[in-house]
Amino acid sequence: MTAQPEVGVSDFVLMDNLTTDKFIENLHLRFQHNKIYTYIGEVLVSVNPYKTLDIYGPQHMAEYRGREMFEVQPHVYAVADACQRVLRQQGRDTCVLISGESGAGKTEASKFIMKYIAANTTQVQREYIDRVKNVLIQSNSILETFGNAKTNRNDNSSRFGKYMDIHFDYKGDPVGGHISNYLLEKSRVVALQPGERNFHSFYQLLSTNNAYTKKYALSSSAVYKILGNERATAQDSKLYSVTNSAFSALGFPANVVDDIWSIVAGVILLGELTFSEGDGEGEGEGELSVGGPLAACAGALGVAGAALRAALAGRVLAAGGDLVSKRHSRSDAHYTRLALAKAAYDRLFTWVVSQINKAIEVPRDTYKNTLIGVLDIYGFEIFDTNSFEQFCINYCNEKLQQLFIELVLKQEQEEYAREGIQWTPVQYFNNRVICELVDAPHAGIIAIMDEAALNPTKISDQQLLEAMDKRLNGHKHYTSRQLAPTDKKLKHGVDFRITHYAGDVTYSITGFMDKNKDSLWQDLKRLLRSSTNKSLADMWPEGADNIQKTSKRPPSAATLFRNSMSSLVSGLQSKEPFYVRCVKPNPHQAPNMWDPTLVGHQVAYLGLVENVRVRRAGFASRQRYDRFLKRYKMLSQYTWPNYRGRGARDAVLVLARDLQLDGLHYGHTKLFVRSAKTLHSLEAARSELIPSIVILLQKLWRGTL
Ligand code: AD9
Ligand code: MG
Repeated sequence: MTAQPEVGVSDFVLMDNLTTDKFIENLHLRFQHNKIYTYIGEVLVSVNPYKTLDIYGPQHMAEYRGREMFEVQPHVYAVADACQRVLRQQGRDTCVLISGESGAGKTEASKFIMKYIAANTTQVQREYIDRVKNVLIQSNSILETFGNAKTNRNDNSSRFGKYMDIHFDYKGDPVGGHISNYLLEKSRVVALQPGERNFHSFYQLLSTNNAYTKKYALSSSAVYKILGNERATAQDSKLYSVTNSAFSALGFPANVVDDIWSIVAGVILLGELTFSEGDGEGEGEGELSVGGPLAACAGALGVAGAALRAALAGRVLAAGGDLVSKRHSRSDAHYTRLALAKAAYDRLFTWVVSQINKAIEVPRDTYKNTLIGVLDIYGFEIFDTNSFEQFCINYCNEKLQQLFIELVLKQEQEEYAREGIQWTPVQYFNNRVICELVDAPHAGIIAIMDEAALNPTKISDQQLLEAMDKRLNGHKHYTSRQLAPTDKKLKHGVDFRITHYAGDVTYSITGFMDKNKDSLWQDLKRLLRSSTNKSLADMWPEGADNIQKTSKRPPSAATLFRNSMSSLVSGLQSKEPFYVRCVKPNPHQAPNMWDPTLVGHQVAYLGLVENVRVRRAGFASRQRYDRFLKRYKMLSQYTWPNYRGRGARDAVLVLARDLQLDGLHYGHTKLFVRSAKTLHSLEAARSELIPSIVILLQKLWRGTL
């Protein structure tokens, strides 16, 4: 490998007297030279270049194979390689936690990691492994089609959380995987911010003349309400084929693919339906008539037009053992239609993920109990108006930050204990208090929301906010307009604020009750269960329940989310974690542009400088004795070319004495170096010596010595 010139400092741990400004300066300097990766010890900081860099090809992969992280230039491949090495050599499960805000490069990083892992296989069973690799990578295309959308922050923004386990066999080759998806932003199906698009799938379907557009009379040039002002592009049409090839690579049967695209068409057409009062007698009593493409919509959803109309225009209730029908008002019907569109798309997404899982899962006994998990979850979001979705997303980021704090500290402490090293713990902000503000049983915001949802009388959003104010008054991380009337940032009566670890976020309580209850009339579930579209019917198992059966209320959306976060976190806790902290250089998705304020904000809330501090408060570096010796043995006559005594630990002791190094602590298996200066001087001496050693070796080879 050709040695590349160092730009700035490639590991922040080696920087003395580090300040936030110096941190940003170093990141910037490296960014200007296309060095987008920098380490904090084993944590990788990655800056989105917003341009294609020639650093991901097979020859680059080869450079990282089997190399220690500090031996080569920082790279996301080095993290992937380290993961795979821990897995192969120690038989331990590992995971990569990727964080950063929207557009910072999380999904791209997760794909590079998968690509590296997939490429790094042994030669045996080539064909089988190639299939697995292909399938793992293709599954991303499908996930992005159905779960990504263009937002004002990212043209290909993931609107769901993704955690993917990759399973390995005894030889350490990937054999299969499993994807968990979290909370799709389903409100996007029916409501778009200006300048944003709905999920890619809708535009892909409309981008070509295909069997579905023909069958359901859809046209690429028509304007559809749920798609906003956006039209399908040439790129969408290209991706439509990519999605379909991915379906076929994953073995989705043709009829299932038909079902999937028909549901997408059905959701677009639901958006076109209108309601008007019919010819009934008194006001409000008239039958609602449904306008728009009812027949096509019903056809796409595999139900009868009359049944769809009935389910949107009214509902049947079980009251005291009798069935009573109740007509919807126009606005109720409108609301019902949108709820149906959101629910159908949301179930479709989760169902597609479950089908991908069927294609990539391998029976438990065929893989060794080791895996690499890759977590790519929505970044922290602060919008002008923040709602229930941002509340959940930001809570998720709190949980992951908490995991980061606990694992980083825990790991350090455990390592010191294991190695018999004295250490004074470093204090830094523990965001547990914010997690508990949201999720504490009986006392947190989720518990208060659920109580309100269970109340037999209908509780309004405003009443929910009052209940929160009463219970959370005085909490250091919570306030609201009511509690702080003079606070200018809380402009509206519906505002409340959480002081997150990443900054203040003002939420609007409007819609919280509804979004948390997340209920859909039983009639609609029954309707979809009866669909001739077999896949759609399969997505609604509870539609088969008898209407008079008093079924328990399903858990609220926030509770489900909290539960899935807690099982995610406990799963991650048992694995050896690696971190990729992604940073967005500017808000314009532009290459070569650096916004110091934006970067500064991210560096602050990702706690990067604190991370360096914790890492250094203990020791600037720790290395296994044999590794240390291999790297620096040339610096002493007693260890070069070989140490005559026994054992790497002894050799390092001799080397350190000869070089008069101080600040070294000798653990059982590792050497701990207190100061970065010591490492600097060792590195400098090494670089100075290398050319003369090379000349020496060349002379030896040529026989001129
Ligand atoms: V979000 O929270 O899902 O909205 P991400 O996932 O953090 O966000 P993403 O990985 O989608 O961001 O990156 C955004 C865009 O930046 C990509 O579509 C690429 O165009 C660009 N990008 C990101 N990383 C790289 C890279 N390593 N090289 C080149 C990149 N371009
Ligand atoms: Mg993403």
